Formats: sequence, C-alpha cells, structure tokens
Amino acid sequence: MSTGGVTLNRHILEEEQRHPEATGHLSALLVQLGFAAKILAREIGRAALVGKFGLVGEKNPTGDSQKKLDVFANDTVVEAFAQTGLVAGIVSEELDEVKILSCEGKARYILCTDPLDGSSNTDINGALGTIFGIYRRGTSDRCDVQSEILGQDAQQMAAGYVMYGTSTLLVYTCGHGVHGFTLDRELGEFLLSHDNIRCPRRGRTYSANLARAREWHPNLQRFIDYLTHGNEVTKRPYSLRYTGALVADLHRSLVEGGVYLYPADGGHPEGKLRLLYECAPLAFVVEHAGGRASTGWQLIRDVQAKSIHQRVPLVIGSSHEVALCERFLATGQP
Ligand code: AHM
Ligand code: MG
Repeated sequence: MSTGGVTLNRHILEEEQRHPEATGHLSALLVQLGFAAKILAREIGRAALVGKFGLVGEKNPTGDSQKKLDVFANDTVVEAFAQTGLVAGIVSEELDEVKILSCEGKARYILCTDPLDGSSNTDINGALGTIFGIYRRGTSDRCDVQSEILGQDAQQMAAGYVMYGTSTLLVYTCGHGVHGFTLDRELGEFLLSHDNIRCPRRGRTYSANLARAREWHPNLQRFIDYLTHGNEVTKRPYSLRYTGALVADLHRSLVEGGVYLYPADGGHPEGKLRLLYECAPLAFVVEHAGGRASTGWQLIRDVQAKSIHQRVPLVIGSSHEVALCERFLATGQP
C-alpha cells in the first residue's frame, strides 16, 4: 500500500486547499496530533527502560486504574493542543471534567480524546492507541464547552486514531476519505501508507470479550453462535481476534473487514466504551470508509451524549456484520 513520500503534513495541507474558505486552523490541529503521536510512539517504545510501566495508584474519572503511560499520554496530548490557542476545551478519558484551555475568539474547536486506548496492554508490549475527535464549536461567544459538546451545537469535523503496534500508524479523516500514515522513525515523519482506506463490506473475523457473553442479551449470544457455526456459502465460521485494544481490533476490521463489539453486560449495564472519545470518533472514521457503527439498536452518530463520560454499547466494522448484529438483536435471527 506504500504511496511513496507524501508526508502527513503535506497531505493535511492538500486537504485544506480543497476548501477555499478554510482558515488553516483544523490543519494546525491535525499537525499537532501528529506531533503528539511521535512523542507517544517514542515514549511507549522505551517505557520499560525509563520507569513508565505500572500504575500511578489512582483511578481515572471513569473508575479505571490509571497507568503511568495514561497520565503521560494525557499530558502530551493536552500540551500539544493547548499550545495552538485554537482549542476551547478538551474532553479526555483521563480528566474528570472538561479542561478549558481558551475562550478567545480563535479557539473554535473542542477535542475529545482517549489519549491511551488499551491501557491493559501497556506492560506486556501489546498494541495501544490514541483516539481523537475534533469538533467545531457553534457560533455562540459564551464559553460553555460542556454544554456545546453535549448539545447539538458542536459539529464533528475530523477524527482518527493512532495505533502503536509493530509500527506506529496514524489514521485520520476530515470527511473526504480515510487515510493512514506510517511513522518512519529515522525520518521522524508520518508517510502516507494507506491511501483512501475502504472498509470491506464483510469480513471473516469478530472481536469481543467472550468472558462476558453469558451476561449479554440472549440475541447477541445467538449472533455469536451464528458467526461461529460453519457454513461454506456464508464463509462461516468467523475467527476470533481480540487484542484488548479497541484501536487495534477496529483497525483490523477497517482494513480487512469484520466486526468488533462491546455490548452491555453485568459489569457494564450501559456498555464499557465511552461515547464522546472512543465510539463517536471511530464511528466517524468507519462510516467515512464505508463501514457502520451502532449501539446494536441505534447508529452511534445519532446518540445524543448526556454526560461527557457517557458509556454506550458498541458494534462497529463492516456494514454487513454490523447490520447482521442489529437484525439479531431485533429478531434473534439473521
Ligand atoms: P481503556 O480506554 O481504559 O483502555 O478501555 C477501553 C478498552 C478497549 O480498548 C478494549 O477493547 C476494551 O477496553 C477491553 O476491555 P476488556 O478487558 O473488558 O475486554
Ligand atoms: Mg479506550
């Protein structure tokens, strides 16, 4: 998939030139995201050597134990965006409340981020991610970022993720195709490696924490039974692939097809994943690549957030499998 020599920054600028009315501010934010990703890739790569493994001994606002890398990732992303003066506030998995950065005129954006997705993988050299959604604020001069992000005012303009795996890959969309860039560590540049990613209509894999399957809605258990039941015509059984990092599992489904699900269960009656900074940004990416993202009952993009750390069930990936899951939930049948 190599497309030779197109840097992330050049790609962002070329995207901007498609919009004569563009101010360059969104581009500046995407460039900063790339910068934060390079710092995180470096620090994740050497975390074992510089004392960045393990817990800090506190829980984050949504009750998960905070890792040292969680805190570092959050500080890095916040710092990178704060410098721009273009962001009014940040909603982060690692911050209790919206972090207000600036209420000045040019701070027209809101960032929603999970700075380090897949935290349970930090100490075992597993895949990790950063998820981001960038929203443009409404026209009001009143600086109430929380109300804007929870209301209808803010509009999602860009989203993406960084995957720290065997290589570091940054995937983003501004609504005109989904593009992936691999970090060339020697050059210190993200280079276009996955141009215009399209999510296959159907796949051969599913990703879910099956330890919780007995607690799922019975129709979801039927869905899994169906996927794992052999049938040559419909290319079943599907293989299970689950890394413990949403970004990594979603990336597989985006590129090769398949479905990821984290439904409601006994321990997570509303689902585990967070709407604003996990589900909505990834839904934006997947839909712009031709895939589908839903709670199983409703499209993710139609869910109205009620609180900044709100959780929702998530079914995301190839349109065929996500729609199939929705049908199973509704009827118990394919
Ligand atoms: P995190 O953002 O705290 O890492 O939590 C989100 C992660 C997802 O990346 C992953 O798919 C899921 O939680 C794993 O949860 P579980 O261990 O319950 O399977
Ligand atoms: Mg996460």
